[in-house]
Amino acid sequence: MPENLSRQILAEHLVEGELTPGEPIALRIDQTLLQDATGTMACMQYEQLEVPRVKVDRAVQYIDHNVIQLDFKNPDDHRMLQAYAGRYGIHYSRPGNGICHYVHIERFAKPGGILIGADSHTTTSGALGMIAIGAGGLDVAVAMAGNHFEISCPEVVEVHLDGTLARPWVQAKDIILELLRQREAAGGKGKIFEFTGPGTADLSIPERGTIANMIAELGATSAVFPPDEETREWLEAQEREEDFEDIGPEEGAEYDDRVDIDLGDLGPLVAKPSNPDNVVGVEEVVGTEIAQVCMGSSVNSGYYDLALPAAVLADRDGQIVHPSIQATATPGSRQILSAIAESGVYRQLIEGGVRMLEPVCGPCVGMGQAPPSDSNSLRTFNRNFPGRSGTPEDSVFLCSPAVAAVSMMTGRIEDPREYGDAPEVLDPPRLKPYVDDLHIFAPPSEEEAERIEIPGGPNIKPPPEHEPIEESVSACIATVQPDDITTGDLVPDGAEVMAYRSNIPAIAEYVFAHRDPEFRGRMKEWGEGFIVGGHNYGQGSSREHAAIAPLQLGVKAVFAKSYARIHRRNLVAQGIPALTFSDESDYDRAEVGERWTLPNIRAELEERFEEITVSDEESGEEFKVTHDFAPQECDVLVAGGLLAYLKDQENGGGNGSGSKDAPATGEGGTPDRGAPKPEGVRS
Ligand code: MIC
Repeated sequence: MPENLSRQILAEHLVEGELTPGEPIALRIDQTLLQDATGTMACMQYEQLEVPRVKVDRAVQYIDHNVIQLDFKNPDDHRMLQAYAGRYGIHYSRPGNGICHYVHIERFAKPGGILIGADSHTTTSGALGMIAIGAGGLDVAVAMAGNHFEISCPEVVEVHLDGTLARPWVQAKDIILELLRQREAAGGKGKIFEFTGPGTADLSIPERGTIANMIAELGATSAVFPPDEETREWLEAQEREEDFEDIGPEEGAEYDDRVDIDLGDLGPLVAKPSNPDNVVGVEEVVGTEIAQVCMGSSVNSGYYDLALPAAVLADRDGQIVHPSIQATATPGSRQILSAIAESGVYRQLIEGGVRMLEPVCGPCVGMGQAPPSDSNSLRTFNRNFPGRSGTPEDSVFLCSPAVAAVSMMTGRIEDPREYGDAPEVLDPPRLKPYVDDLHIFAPPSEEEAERIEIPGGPNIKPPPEHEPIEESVSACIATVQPDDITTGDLVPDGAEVMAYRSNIPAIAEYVFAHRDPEFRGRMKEWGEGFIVGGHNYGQGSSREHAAIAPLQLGVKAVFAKSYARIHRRNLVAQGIPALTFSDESDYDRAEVGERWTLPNIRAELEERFEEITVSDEESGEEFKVTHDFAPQECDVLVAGGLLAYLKDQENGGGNGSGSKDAPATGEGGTPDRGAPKPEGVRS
């Protein structure tokens, strides 16, 4: 059977299992990516694996999220991460060098490879024809140590793009918003989207990056753009043409599903508050008053994404960003920043009144630039989950740079097609960007690396210890949540909370802070509890803190109607059973304070039962929940999490079953770096 490209790449990296959609497979990993907000926990867990040097071709640690540096917490994290990077053979991209996803497509992504990254938008690198997958920090750490990555084999959906975009007013952002409109937030779960057709060939690499990045909003595993001439030219411009691979889908390749989009039929689209799939045509929201326009994050921070708004400002003879609006622009990387500085785009933006931000994730994750109360914010970002901007009752609309450009002039959402003739956009200063890796520090030799001490800080605490699962687990329901709970609901975004990414006891104080402020009180009083959720539980980011912080509070299991892929896996990796209602109506039984018991959970997992028995202590009734754990995941849960499982294996666990005697992961593992120096410094 002629194969599509995604399956060829999977086959090339397959080390266990069969490529049958839904079946567990294990993949060899070529590259890994960490950013600072997920990297500290990942590195501390990596340390517990006791592998002296990473075993992937390329591991990169970026600093681009927690960069507000309000106090010592962020810089202590950066200092620790730089030391970890040197110590374990990881490349370190210093703060200011750019947003991980942009820098990765510039400098490292390779056609035909597999990348996993502790950030859901790792998918961006699919723009260069690789399979790039977002994962929790622990899974990335485990892959860095040379272990295979376990995943359920995805289906491959062909997205056939025909026609051309009516540029500059209709843009690549509208393609991904159209996919979100058609398929909705969980519509990509368990799927890789492979892009084909003449409309695909017409897209630049940053345009492909925008689409591949936001495929994460569909809950998808990955997006793959088969490499072509555009890819070759991009790699040449990045002075790494040798990374090009002439691969692609075989003639007549088969796919599990197909979507057809005629780009000529597309108009500008907008995602209304507060989910990226809440998509409408711009005409439906034209006239909506806005107080803010933010341009560029890990999507739409490319040269032309910023040059168009700059040109609109320059075109309007003396007109500036509307007085009722605050506008910001973020270039994706240092390369882009130097290009816009040299071409004059930067000048056009600042003269027009746009506030220029450094190349970091910034307002997209609530790091500054929160919108005013009771106002609308228009952003060219990838997510608009409730409260993510930093303003509790926020109202964030997502759009393309074209919509942002024309709207910032009037203070209302505008249809760019009404603008008239397209303004003249300044060309980049040269055919090739400045290429240097001066700010990506290569790790030192192994000998030197061994001498590197890992500095700590008062806010840096080791990950919590894990216990093997009990024969029977019983707890009260501590919260009942609706559909589409995001990881931001579990562990909020923003400078205040994200500063505690290296301190689980502290970040645990914020779990469900906005959704259910009483949750933490109940957990503290009871010592343990269950969470009940609806569909697509844990959508959004890859942050494993959304699993580790509940674990810290004593959460013993989660029951939901369905899960987002990464969060489900993070729960399992941290030893929390992510159980699914066999009969969705059992969700309605759940009431805070009621006790449920899983009388045989350990045996049911060990014996791979498809259903787990739950006893509702109030009514005395029993009902069943189910799960989709791979056999190894059952053992991981029995052992009390992936680290405990791996240690158990090392100690001769042999048959893959966890044992009650399995050592807790914390034992002899990551030291508490909270102690003041010099004790906090350890070699
Ligand atoms: C996001 O866009 O939500 C983040 C912040 O990049 C997260 C990672 C994190 O929470 O640190 C993601 O996408 O995984």
